[in-house]
Amino acid sequence: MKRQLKFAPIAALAAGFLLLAGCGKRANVGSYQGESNQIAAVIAQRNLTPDDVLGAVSTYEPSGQHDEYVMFASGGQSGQVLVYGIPSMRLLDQIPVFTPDSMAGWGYGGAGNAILHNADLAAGPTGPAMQVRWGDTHHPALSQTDAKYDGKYLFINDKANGRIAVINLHYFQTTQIVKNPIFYNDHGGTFVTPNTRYVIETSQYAAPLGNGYAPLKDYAAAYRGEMTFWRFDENTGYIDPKRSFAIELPPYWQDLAIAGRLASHGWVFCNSFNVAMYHDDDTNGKPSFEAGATQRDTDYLHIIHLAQAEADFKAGKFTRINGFPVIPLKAAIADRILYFTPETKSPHGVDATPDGQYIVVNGKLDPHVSVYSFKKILAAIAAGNYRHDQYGVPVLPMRETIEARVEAGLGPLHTQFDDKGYAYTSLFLDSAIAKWALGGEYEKLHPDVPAWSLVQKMPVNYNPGHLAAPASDTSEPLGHYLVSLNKWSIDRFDTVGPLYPEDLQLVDISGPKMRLLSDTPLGLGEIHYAEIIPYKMLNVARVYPMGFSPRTWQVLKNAVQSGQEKIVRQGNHVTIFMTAVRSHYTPEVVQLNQGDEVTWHITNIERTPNASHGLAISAYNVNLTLNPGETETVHFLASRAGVFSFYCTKFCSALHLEMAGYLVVKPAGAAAVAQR
Ligand code: CUK
Ligand code: CUA
Repeated sequence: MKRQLKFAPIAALAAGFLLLAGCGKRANVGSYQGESNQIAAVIAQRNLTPDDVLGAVSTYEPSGQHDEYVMFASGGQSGQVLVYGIPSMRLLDQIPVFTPDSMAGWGYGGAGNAILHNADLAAGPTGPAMQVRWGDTHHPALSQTDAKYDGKYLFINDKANGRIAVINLHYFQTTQIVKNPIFYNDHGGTFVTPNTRYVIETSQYAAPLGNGYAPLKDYAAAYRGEMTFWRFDENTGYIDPKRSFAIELPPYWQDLAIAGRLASHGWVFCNSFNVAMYHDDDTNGKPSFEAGATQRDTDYLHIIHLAQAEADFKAGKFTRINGFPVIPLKAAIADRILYFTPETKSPHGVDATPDGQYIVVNGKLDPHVSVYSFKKILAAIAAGNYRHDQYGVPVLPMRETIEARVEAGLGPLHTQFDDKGYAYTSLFLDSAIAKWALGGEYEKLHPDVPAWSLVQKMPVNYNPGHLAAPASDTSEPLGHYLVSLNKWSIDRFDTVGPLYPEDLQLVDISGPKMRLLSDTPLGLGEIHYAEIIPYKMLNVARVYPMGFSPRTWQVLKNAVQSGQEKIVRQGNHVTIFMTAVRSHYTPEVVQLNQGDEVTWHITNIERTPNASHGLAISAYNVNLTLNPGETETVHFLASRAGVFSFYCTKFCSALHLEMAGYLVVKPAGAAAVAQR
């Protein structure tokens, strides 16, 4: 075991620490003379190895010191986005997206309700409307300008319910959720094109397009996959569904996708599995999907010419399904929008090198990562030496499209890139990360290391899914750190019941060898993918402009201001105009009659950063969080009579407990409340 340390290394460590400390801006050698023995004692007492100490001092952020990077991570089944500081791996924020969140007051009466409602299932010919109040977030994508992060927006998909959300990174707030009109689930999303013109969302489990019914026996004829291109409008900050469209795909189960950049700008790549189109109605004892879907030797890498698809869409070459434009499969083939090339069966992630020249397919069941050359793909298309799949899609021969196969290890899932010409692939089955050298132009960056060769394998704990490295999904990756998003934690932390946390392991990739720095448990949800950006590339607001509404995303001219508070009754409709400021509401007493229709406006009129207030109303399921400048509006029916408190849920000042009021609802039949 590694936990054996003799005295000599401790002393050396402490001495080294002392020397190191001498270089720091916060201290000099002299200031550590007294502490070096103490440091050595702590190291000995806690049984730390030199690697442990190095990891600790590399990641520790002294009180008040900020992290260099932030990581936006999917929150998996939580339906949210998690924000971490790197290298400290401190959890900084949970941005509510698909799931109500009580700290942010999201989904309990305010703006979140309207945004969540917009993405519910609408009533239609196949069934009634359905509220959906959770999500399974997988792939966050930061907005890009010229294939580089611009720090403005973040997108995230909901695999379970086929939805896409837009988060504005000036306020770290979800502004929009769109429901895919033709599909119930997704997985290959979100990925953005190099100027965030489109946000890509791809279906996963084939089904009839348009959410209709077809029996499983009609699978090949009636079931389909699709890729949706949501048009993002940079001027408004919203997805414009009217300028969005989809492409019909064969009923293979499409998996991860990636937009080309630079060399492959205008193209999109997508993996698939179950090209066997295995399906069974469970009546004849056929094998499970896990056996049936993997019976072919190869699946197909989808190669999609987005630029041509967009031209077809603009030329009106589409049909409408549920009103949404869809380029039919036949048209996609005829207009040379869609090609396939074989990939070893059941791959998982597909990633593009920073220059867009190589498409890396991670084998999952194959110990190799397969590297396709975009140049070769174009040549194969031009050569026309292809056969067709059963739907007529051209299949480019693999020998013409592949550049290299790198034996990485067991269970390659996802690949990230650094700034030195190396790639990092997670090995789910090996519980390891493989570092390997890129070829082509990248060889210049590491002349002594052969192209397409394995450089190092480092164990992680355990079963990594995605990896995340700063700006890996752009033309200018930054290297420095890699986070391994591990699915299993087994023995890494104190057991906290049968549901185990994930383990996020931070790895230093700045040197020739990967070095493990820290472990961080996550018990809020399962992170799938994450993207990391230098904090200085963000432009984050500290307060809202006065009267800002997160519902309309505008400053409301009629937001309640100080001195204009009132309660107005018109018949049985009561409108409350309220302000909140340390440490009181105005007005503090609201008197209603049972059965009144209530519209409750409230503005936090603070200008001081951090001076947030809450508004919780007992028994009425209202819970708002009002940040400085924010205005919200809640509607409800005063259906329950009684005396209810409302109070501020944020300990905002010494007199926070006094920041409260009464909502008095007189029972129907009693004398009505006089107009105020
Ligand atoms: S997926 Cu989860 S580990 Cu949704 Cu990108 Cu691979
Ligand atoms: Cu406002 Cu407590």
